Amino acid sequence: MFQVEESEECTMLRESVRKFAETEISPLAAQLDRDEEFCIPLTHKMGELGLFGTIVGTEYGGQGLDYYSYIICVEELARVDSSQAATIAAHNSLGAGPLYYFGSEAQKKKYLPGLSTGKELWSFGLTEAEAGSDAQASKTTAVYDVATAEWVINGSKLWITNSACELTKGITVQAITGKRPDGRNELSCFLVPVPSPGLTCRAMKDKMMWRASNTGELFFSDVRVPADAILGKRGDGFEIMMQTLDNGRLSIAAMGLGLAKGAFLLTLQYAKERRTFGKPICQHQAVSFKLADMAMRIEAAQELLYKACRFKQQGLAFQKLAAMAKLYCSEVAEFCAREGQQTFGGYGLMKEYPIERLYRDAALLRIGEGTSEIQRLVISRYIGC
Ligand code: COS
Repeated sequence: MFQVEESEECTMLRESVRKFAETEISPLAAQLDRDEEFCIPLTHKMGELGLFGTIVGTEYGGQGLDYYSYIICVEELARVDSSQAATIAAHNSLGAGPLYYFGSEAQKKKYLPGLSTGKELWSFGLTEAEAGSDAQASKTTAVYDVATAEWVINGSKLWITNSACELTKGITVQAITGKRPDGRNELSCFLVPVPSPGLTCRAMKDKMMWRASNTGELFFSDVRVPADAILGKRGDGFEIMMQTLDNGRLSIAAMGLGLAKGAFLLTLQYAKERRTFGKPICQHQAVSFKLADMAMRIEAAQELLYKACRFKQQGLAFQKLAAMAKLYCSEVAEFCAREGQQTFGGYGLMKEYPIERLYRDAALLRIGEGTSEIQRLVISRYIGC
């Protein structure tokens, strides 16, 4: 089902992550979701499998995989459980990614080896209470203290994945560092270690979805970092954040594709076993047509996502395709989870059945890392509107 043309190495990687997800994650997923628990032993095991630092070069302790290989890891995890996939996607794309792509040699040597083990997490501090879709509207500031040669950060961040658990090692924080000649805020990125004096990281609870992933709310009160904690150049912050999100969209798309496949497979299996009116429900057109629509959309989503990955790998402009893949895979995931739940009927409303969790987890995909509306805005800019 959903065959792909890929190298033997990629198929082996896919199969090993699938086996891990089915044997190690699947038995725990419902309980972790119910308890809203971020599972450290499971995170360590994902580290042992090499799922952290996937795209980081081997010279910094990473796996040195290409983007497609990383994407299929996320997809295979999400087929079983979005929470664990989210930990991996956020860490690789948003945490280690910008450090690897924009960090100085010293920053990379300092942080990346630990971040490739599964024992340390790095997070991406962009969103604020009043700066979500409008990511330039950050209010967090960083003021340079000439006397101590330090930046002093004040402000807050919200909904930051991997930022408030025992494994959090640091956060890349976007802050205002001055005014640009055109009157807009100058934004810069800082590498802020956790713990730091003046920094409070609070886990956000009572989430509807991704309940076993860690989400944090951060408060900065005169947090001091040295001058060399700046990522890239002063004033490059927004561009770094935007380029990071271009990459991140591919991993959210992979989460959508994986979830859609997971929902489809659960539904197909159930529809073959469940009988009504004297036959398995998959033999009723009302159900078989749902499965046909799911399968068709999954094939289309897969092609779009893998094309975007190929473009990125070949150094071609992939940003429009990444936004399209993020948008489309999210919509396909939600469609498959909803049609799956509908097929399960009353059982689909019970936590005993994984389709219920997949239905809730799908909702994040059209909101996180740029809403579906933002993806449409990005796409419409690229197509010349
Ligand atoms: N790559 C590199 N640079 C980019 C870029 C990208 N993808 N997108 C924008 N930029 C640059 C622009 O070139 C521009 O540079 P100059 O100031 O030098 O001209 C600058 O960033 C501002 O661009 P623009 O004016 O287009 O920004 P907007 O404020 O209009 O915002 C959107 C653009 C809406 C696309 C952006 O705010 C966005 O992506 N919002 C969603 C944020 C998001 O996903 N949040 C969720 C995070 S959860 S981890």
